[in-house]
Amino acid sequence: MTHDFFKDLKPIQYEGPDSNSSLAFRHYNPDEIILGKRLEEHLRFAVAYWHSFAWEGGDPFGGLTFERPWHPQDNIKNAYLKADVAFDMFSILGQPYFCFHDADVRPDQGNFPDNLATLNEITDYFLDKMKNQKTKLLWGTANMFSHRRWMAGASTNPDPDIFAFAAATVKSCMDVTQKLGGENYVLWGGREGYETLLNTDLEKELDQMGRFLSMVVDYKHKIGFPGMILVEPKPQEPSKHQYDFDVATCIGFLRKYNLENDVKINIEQGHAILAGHSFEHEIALAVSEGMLGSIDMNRNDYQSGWDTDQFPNNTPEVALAYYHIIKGGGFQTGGTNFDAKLRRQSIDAEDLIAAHVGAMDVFDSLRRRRVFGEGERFRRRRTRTFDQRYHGSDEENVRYDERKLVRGANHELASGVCTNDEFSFDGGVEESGERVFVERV
Ligand SMILES: [Mn+2]
Repeated sequence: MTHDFFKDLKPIQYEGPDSNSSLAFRHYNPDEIILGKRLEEHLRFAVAYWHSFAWEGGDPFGGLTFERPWHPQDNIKNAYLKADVAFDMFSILGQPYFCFHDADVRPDQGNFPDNLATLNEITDYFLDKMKNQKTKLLWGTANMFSHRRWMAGASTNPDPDIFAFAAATVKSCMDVTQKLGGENYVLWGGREGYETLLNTDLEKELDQMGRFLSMVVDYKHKIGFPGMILVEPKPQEPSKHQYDFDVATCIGFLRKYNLENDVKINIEQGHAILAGHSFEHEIALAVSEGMLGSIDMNRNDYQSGWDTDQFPNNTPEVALAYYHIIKGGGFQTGGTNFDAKLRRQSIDAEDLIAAHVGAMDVFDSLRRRRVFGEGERFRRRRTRTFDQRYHGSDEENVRYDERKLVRGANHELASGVCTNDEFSFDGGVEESGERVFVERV
């Protein structure tokens, strides 16, 4: 330990399901082999620097509650102290990854050159620490929503100077992500959206966003960044309407601007809930389109309607999320980031550890083979009839399938269930050996 913030807390150990300690793993054993792989390698847990160390406990009704020794966060000395405590926590938890924004790790000095200098300085300090412990960088990102300069967006801002500032900011964050060996770079469209269409040219702003993301991809190739570029959907908050609404919207956007081969998606459970989806819907859709990158495993309260960023504690939801991730081949460069914050009354240092330990323990769900075994059998059974009849892809199979389709259709007609119109794709009715009224064009 480099600081006494966590006092004499020892690294968290796996003690098994009978343990009564909130500072021990009861279910998460990183070395356990499940489906042929160590649990740690399946799950790839990451701690989020911002909620754990930069967030001060404020909400829309009140400010700081945590009173950490690295407050106020407006000078480089406290940024070093914060880094010491963060890496102490990483060694206590033993999780393999962390994630950060530029604004989490350096003080904000209000101008680009000074912010860049302190970002480079503090990430050099990270690099030294990472040589001595196993924690790696899952992804880096830029905070382009907190400072007042971003009030009207970053890449979609109507002021070209802000667009340029955003481009320089992302470049600097990609540079430090690469320096630290980051495995992904994430863009969450904080204020890329609008409050009212009466003052917003939606088409133009989407083109600006597409142009910006193309520049990000070009820069990735220019510097040879081996990681994946990810965008993160969210339907609203802070904007009334965010352009990256959900997974389907992001896929459409990426395809429109020819970015789908270079950019994948980071899916957050809380954002899925805000969009009116379940987490597993968003994951399954991304998997089916080959677009899953990584996940933020933090949930919302279903009654509040806010993005409450709570640690996961719902085993069935987590089990279903992982069912689709594993079925899709598991994470490649992605992982499980806890973009989750304590409740603002949880002011003890130990609470930070206990919250992460509890969240990691929810992944007991991976052990639930019923989800992987019976779930898959149910799914296959439901589509079996269709798969058996209409499996054909060559011309012969298609013709064979059509005859079956026609027989089926005639049967329905005979029973009076369907009308000719409903089955007549091209309006043609033909009498031959068999009645055929579906013709291939
Ligand atoms: Mn969130």
